[in-house]
Amino acid sequence: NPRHRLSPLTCDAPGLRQSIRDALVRVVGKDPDLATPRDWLHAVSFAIRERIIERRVVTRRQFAEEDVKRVYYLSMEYLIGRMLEANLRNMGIFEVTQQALQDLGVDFREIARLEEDAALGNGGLGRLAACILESMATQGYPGYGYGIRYEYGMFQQHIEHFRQVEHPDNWLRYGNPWEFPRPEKTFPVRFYGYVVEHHRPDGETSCNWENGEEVLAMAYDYPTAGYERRNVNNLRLWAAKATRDFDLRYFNEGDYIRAVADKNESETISMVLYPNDATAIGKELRLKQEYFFVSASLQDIFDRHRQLEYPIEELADKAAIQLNDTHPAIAVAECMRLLLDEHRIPWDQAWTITQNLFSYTNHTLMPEALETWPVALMERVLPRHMGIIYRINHEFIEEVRHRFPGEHEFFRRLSIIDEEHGRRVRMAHLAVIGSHRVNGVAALHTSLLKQTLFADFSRVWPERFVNVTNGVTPRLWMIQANPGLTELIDSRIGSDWKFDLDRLKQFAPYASDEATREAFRAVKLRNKERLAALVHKRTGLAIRPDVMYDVQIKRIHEYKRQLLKLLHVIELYQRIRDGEDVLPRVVLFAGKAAPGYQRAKDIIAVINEVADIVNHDPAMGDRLKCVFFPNYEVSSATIIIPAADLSEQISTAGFEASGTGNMKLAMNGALTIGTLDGANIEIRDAVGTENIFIFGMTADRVSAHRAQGIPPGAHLDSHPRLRSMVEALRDGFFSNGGRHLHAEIARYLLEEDPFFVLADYAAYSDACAQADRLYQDAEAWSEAALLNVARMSHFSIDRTVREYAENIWNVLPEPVPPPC
Ligand code: 26Y
Repeated sequence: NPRHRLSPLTCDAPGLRQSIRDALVRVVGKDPDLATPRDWLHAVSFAIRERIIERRVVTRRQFAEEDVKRVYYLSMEYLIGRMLEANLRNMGIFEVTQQALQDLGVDFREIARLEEDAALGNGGLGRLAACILESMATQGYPGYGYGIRYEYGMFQQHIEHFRQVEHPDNWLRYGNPWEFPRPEKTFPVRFYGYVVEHHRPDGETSCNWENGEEVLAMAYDYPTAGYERRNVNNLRLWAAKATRDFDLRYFNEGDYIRAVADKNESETISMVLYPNDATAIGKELRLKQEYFFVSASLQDIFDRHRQLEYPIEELADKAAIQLNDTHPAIAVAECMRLLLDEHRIPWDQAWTITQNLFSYTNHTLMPEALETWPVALMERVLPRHMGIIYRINHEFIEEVRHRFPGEHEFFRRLSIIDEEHGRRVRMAHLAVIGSHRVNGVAALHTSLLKQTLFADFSRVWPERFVNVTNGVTPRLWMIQANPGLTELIDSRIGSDWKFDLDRLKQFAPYASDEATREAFRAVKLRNKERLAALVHKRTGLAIRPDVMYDVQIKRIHEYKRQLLKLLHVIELYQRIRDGEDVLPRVVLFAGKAAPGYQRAKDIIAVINEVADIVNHDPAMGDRLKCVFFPNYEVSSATIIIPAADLSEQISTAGFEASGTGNMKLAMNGALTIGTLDGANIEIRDAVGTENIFIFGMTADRVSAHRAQGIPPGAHLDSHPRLRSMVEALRDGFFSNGGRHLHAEIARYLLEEDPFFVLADYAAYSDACAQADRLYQDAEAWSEAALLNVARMSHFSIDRTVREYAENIWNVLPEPVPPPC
């Protein structure tokens, strides 16, 4: 329609300059003479978003015309980070925008760092969701993300008196230029109330869920640009709003003030991200958050299906829904509710559609992270869903009763309802039963899933369980984070590898080229200088750029074993004090502890107190620095990772589902020191055993060791150095006000040590020594590092997404032609 033709937006420097200036005045509303750096940040963001949304319109239109099958990714978490630079790069206008800003007298770096990270996630699972969205756009898959627009994201971590202190993350304080509010896309979501049954003439019962409370879910859209101006997909985040008639009751009673004040209560649903990543907390508000975004998303998906005039019976032919862990698993029951109660589809047909529609990704084996909800709570908050879950369970148990007669113990274990812990709904069971595919996130993890958590289910449906090893986006984690390395690779093999990471293999021969190795070391050094400057700014600590950078960056958790690395710091400290000659290094820790996870918070405090002693002891003579980098987030990861030499991936084998930081570090030329856990195993297979330091008990050995019941303290008998290290800790040598805390950590290691830090210490220390030896041979180290870079192509998220598309979703890419 010619009346709807857009005025053309140019992507050259003069056109961008004009757009930015226009946006500053017309959108931000500022006189350029008075504009602050943040005003410029908003102006440039508005100028860029115009160009992105234009591509979004084209992409959406093409999907509608081509009758594509769509993928819906349901995730409680998206750990996106800053959007400006990522959007500029993916839109292919990074350099030219910098130029335009320079022409306006604005420094890109200065304004870019003012942007808040979008930290709508805890860690690996949330970051994976963000990488998957970016890859779906880059590869042209019709992918839609759905989640929650938390008012407050992951808390900001401050370190005060060595301890973690949480501060609220008010990331929307200055407004957010990247979001498009869609007040017209608003769906009601019901809680509580009761179910009224109707017996229909056709023998089916249909139900009405009546009364209760309604909250509105309002959409906010975040367009996600594929690399090099390819497709633009949409991330739709829901915010809770009070219903328009929230006030009716009180209004009628004449209590106007109370009516308006109560509005806040329903809006708390999308207020804050739960900062736990390993312990299910079982709070009613969390269940409401889960159902809130699931219900809104499914209503939206059903609506789109109807608007495209597809028959409801064909839902699973036109859509695939991926559950990112069990957090959205209530979607299985909600989908059944919509099909049964709204569309009057018979149970069996509704169930077939639902199973074909859903698939579920598991991210953990740890029992405390598995979500189960008390039946009584579910019954009260979601009475209709509880009824549907009972029926799903009944039909399922009937089926297995038929196939495995008499195995009562087996049925009890398979049931969605756990009858032993006060009757609870096992969300993982609901997700498995309601999906046609269930995947783990690394080969070892999937095989352990089949042997342990889902052993019974895999007897029932062996073909349902598949592996899809995680990946990361090279656009953010190589090209953006490490421009120096990118330039070096481009100069050797051209730039095709950016879309097809397999082409990075062509870089491998350059590992034996002296000039390339030297150039690589120069890049590393610059990256270390960049990190050292940031460390100085954040902590006041000065670190040398010319030593080994040894990093452990991830959530703080017992199973990830930050204490293992800390013991090694203590060992190096004692060795230097004993007059030994040790390789100079900087050990850097970063990561947040869940606010209610006392042990993890104690670990942070002990790291900081040890660091304080180490860093101020003149006997160290600059040979050892220990840094706790505060408030680890996506934007700091992009600075830390490219500077790392050694990547600590030292979880107790069998506990880390995959890891993705391990991939980011290796593709930036850090060598991994790690256990045979998660994706480390596949990384070893890819980079070669000689280019990685593997140590410690395997998952099998860990189980056997646990069965032996050796007291952890016994490991000190054969290791006098380890004894003196743990005793120094116990006796408060490193304590600075936290003496009892150090004693407690020592006691914990000696008496409990549930993750076998002491059992693995000797092997770990040997592996560290091996790494030190190789590092002293700069040429050999650089060769190994370059081989890591060249051989990590398997861990591109593009490969991961293709596996989901081909083996699980059955969807095809629909690339939109590039703009002329
Ligand atoms: C139920 C609630 C407490 C909960 C919330 C968040 C439970 C778990 C999580 C997050 C888990 C998570 O981030 N898992 C990580 O997923 C990554 C992506 O698959 C893996 O690489 C990583 O090993 C795993 O710990």
